[in-house]
Amino acid sequence: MKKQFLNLGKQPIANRFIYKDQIENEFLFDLKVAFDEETKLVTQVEYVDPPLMFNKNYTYRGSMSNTMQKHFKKLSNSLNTNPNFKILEIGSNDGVFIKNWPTSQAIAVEPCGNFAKETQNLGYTTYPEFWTTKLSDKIKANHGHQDIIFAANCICHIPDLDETFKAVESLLNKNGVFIFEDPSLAEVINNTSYDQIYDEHPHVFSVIALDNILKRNGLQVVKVDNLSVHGGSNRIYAQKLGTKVDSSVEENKSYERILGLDKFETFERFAEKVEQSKKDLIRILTQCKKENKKVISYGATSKSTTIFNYCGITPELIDYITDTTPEKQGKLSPGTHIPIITPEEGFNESVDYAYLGAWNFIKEISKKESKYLDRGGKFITHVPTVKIV
Ligand code: JHZ
Repeated sequence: MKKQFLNLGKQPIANRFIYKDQIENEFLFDLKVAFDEETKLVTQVEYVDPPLMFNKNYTYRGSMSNTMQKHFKKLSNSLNTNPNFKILEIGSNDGVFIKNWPTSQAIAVEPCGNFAKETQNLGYTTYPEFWTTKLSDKIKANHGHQDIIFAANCICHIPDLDETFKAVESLLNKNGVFIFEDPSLAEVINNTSYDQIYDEHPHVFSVIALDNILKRNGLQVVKVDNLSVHGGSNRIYAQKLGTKVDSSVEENKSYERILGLDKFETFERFAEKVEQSKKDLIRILTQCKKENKKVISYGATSKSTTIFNYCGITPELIDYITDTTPEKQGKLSPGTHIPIITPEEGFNESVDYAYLGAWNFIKEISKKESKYLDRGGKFITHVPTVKIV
């Protein structure tokens, strides 16, 4: 049974950056978050229909940061040890992971038509569809069982996890491995990073919950890597039931039990911290404006859509957002309609404070913007607590 613990209010589609004339018809939904007593899954009360989010107009490009380019290259090099391995990627986006593999070895699945075309153009067989048991059967008939099924920041986007895992189990070789990365619930709780919750993230995973749901679908968690990317993620290795389990699984589960991720009360306390974080962020931004400082936002992220809409942050508090993604530039942020411009145009001498929408890339950004910091420019973040850095 799902028990609600957090209400993040009316929210738009997090990655649907819009033009002025689209404001009137903007889609809004109630973003409410719950804990499922049976599986221990943190999940939304009601899910947004996937085609509303993932379609030919999707704007998020995984390859927009050097950190992620390097991250996927390193992982591919470590996995690609046997040239006969067959690998399939679910949610291949703009090819940031798959491009590290030969086209003869790898298959892509990507429901966003614009990005499916990109991996097709790179030479990869690409299925422009959502991940379902029907698609998995079709791929099995066309290409046979797979040795590795990979997904990065994709599985937590899919409402029906039972269907997803059944589809993986039936396509995986007997000794095959399903590897997937998603934000870690432990990190979200530790950092009050409630902005990891938006329409595209119907669930935030603990290892405990994942193992429960995988097990009822013929799979189990066999190893966990804790990663620093995207504000703290877990890389889960799952195999068919009966396979040897690495000690990292129990280590992660017992840490999660210490944090109370298997108990509803933990999330009630988290909701109180979220409320406080909102108050603190509004206070800091209002103070900057009172002092006539210029405040912008760095990175038009999905995460900042949750923050801006939950906290009611409009162009009155943040003048504009800079972002390197061509598909976002010249548009308005979803819901609170802050203009997005190029960094060349907007990240200049006039900026006093930049709220880090892309706080997860703070290291990469601080290195890149060292001149800004040297001349006294400051960043504002809410992670792990609201502060000026
Ligand atoms: P970033 C997306 O979330 C959506 P978002 C998705 N649901 C998901 O799960 C995660 O990614 C993984 C820009 N940028 O990665 C590029 C700069 O402008 O935090 C991006 O638009 N300058 C699939 O949207 C944004 O910031 C820079 O120097 O929250 C970062 O988005 C850098 C490094 C980034 O994901």
